Amino acid sequence: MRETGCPEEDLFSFLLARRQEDLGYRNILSSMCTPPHPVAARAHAMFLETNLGDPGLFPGTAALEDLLVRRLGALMHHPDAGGYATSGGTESNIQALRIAKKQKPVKSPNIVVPASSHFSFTKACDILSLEMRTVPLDDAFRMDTEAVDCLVDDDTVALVGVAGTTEYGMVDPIARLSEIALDRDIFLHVDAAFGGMVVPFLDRPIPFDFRLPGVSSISIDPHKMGMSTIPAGCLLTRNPDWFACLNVDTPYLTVKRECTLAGTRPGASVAAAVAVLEYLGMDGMRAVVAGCMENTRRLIEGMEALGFPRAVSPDVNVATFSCDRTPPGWRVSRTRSGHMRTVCMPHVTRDVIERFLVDMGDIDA
Ligand code: 0PR
Repeated sequence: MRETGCPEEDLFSFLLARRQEDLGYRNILSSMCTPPHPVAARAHAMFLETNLGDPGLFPGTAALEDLLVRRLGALMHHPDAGGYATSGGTESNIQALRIAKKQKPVKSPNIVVPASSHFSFTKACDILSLEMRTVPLDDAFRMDTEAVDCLVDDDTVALVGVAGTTEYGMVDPIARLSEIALDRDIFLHVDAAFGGMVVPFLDRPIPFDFRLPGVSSISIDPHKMGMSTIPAGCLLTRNPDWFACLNVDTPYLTVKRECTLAGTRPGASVAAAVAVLEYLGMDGMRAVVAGCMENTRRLIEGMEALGFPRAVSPDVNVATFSCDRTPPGWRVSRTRSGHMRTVCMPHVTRDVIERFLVDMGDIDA
């Protein structure tokens, strides 16, 4: 640290210079985050110093966390789901697997995940000493459920399906996974970190949530399509009592036990997440999602007209292409199999898509 502090103006011109090195979302088609909705930013500022790690000091903020869980539970067709606000999909996935592992004490626990699962499962398996068994995908990049049965055994503590895969935007056949989970009495975790705030608002929603009786838990992230501030995730469980197995004693806090992974936890991004849900309502979210899906279709149509075929027709607003070039000034990403990957987030407006297509068309010119 400096021996003596620096003047505020100098400090902020230094910070501004660093901030200006950031890309801004204007030409970013590779991100599952988006600038927060204005009501999220306003709510975040109001709750800046709140700490959900000691909820007795912030009962109002804690009530907002309960409201978030109730709202997202209802969206997932289970208003009485258990849950808490996590830092995002990674923490939700780790915590879901902790619960699953504790529910089934076996000698060499394993989990069965689709090859498309997010890398947070690799971290979770490392932390929890779980063997990760990977199920191949079908031609449409969805988990091939035919292959699940021979990978599941007595030591399988959890089966995982993804609703809205990170790379291709596909929803796994969760209804089939639910049947397998019930048949074989296995905990089924659905990673809907991305798709959880998309699929319920589609014209034709694909079943993936607690309406399927085998689904045990769901990850859903307000800081992705929920347009909240970062960090805002949520882990939901069918039975609220399941969190008890994670409790540790916290004798000197205002609550005497806690089941969360983090200790100190932001209330600001939770208030922001609630703000967006309340402000937009179902109608508002349907409109946002309809716009993103329409832009996804337009991008696919435009890219195909330029001679770059889609890798697959996505279930959510992720579009992937056989195309190894990137127009200058744009950010796209690449999947593990080398497809160009784009995410049509709310900041990727029709106008952005049209500019991107013009620049794509100019590449060879
Ligand atoms: N599950 C799924 C299906 C995800 O897509 C992600 C993240 C996670 C879990 C983990 O969530 P957290 O990152 O909140 O812990 N998906 C994005 C990805 O890995 C995250 C992201 C967002 C990365 C914006 C880059 C970026 O610019 O691509």
